[in-house]
Amino acid sequence: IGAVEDPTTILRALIFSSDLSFLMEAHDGLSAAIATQAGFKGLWASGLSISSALGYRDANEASWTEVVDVVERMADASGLPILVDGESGFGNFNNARLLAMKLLQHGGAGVCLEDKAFPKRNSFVGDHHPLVDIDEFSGRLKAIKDTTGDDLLLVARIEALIAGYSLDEALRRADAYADAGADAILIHSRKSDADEILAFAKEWQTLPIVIVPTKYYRTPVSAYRDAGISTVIWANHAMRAAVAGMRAVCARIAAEESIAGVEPEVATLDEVFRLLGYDELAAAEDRYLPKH
Ligand code: SPV
Ligand code: MG
Repeated sequence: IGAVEDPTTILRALIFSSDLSFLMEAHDGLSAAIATQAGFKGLWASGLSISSALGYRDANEASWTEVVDVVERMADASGLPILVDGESGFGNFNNARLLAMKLLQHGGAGVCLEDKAFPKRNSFVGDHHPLVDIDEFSGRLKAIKDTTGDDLLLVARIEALIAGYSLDEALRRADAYADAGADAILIHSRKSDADEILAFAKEWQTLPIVIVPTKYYRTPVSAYRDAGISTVIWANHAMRAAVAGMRAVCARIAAEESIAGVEPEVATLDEVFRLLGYDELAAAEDRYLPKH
């Protein structure tokens, strides 16, 4: 808890810095606090991870207001700038600009909008990823810029390579989205190597480039530094770690009918209290509660 220094300015500095920056996925206040403690300077509010944590599929099942609520908890618990997965904007230009305004009001530092139709589905699920046409999507970007201006960073995400289109189509979209006012471009790929991402970065240097190497995870980050890429998003690993950790602990407690065995495997309660600032509450109680 404490005053947060203009998160958008910090996120902008990260994305425009000459060195490679990293955004860590978080999906609730707890994961946001843990990423902060690990030393990350910015967070990715992943639609996939937030959906999963809420028990939804990553197919626009979570409402935009539910996402805004989660982002607000993440902002409070971390104090870090958050780039929010704005999906495809939850509708047309009007829904997109409303989302952007509400994210700005509730602690978001930036929004990332992808050029797909509503409802979208996760880029790694199935092969059918219809894109919206360039003009329609550019209108969504312009509407956000006209609404939130420089107060909210705007990242335009290109799904052309995910949808099976050529590098040329991705480049055409990048030019259009830059003209529409995007601050940065996220180029996504589902390939297991980074070739098409690196080819894009070689051809296109108009704005900072953000990538999500979930599927091409073997590529060392030095390749991205060499290619002049701005920012890497580690997009879902806190959520997947939680799944693996919770599954193992639940299975063991069920099998052993005891919590004794897992005690050394789980975080101590003191760790949880430290993470979420219980010391600040104790100090405030000392200051504000009447003394008897
Ligand atoms: C997310 O984290 O929700 C993303 C990235 O949009 S991906 O899952 O790779 O599409
Ligand atoms: Mg997403």
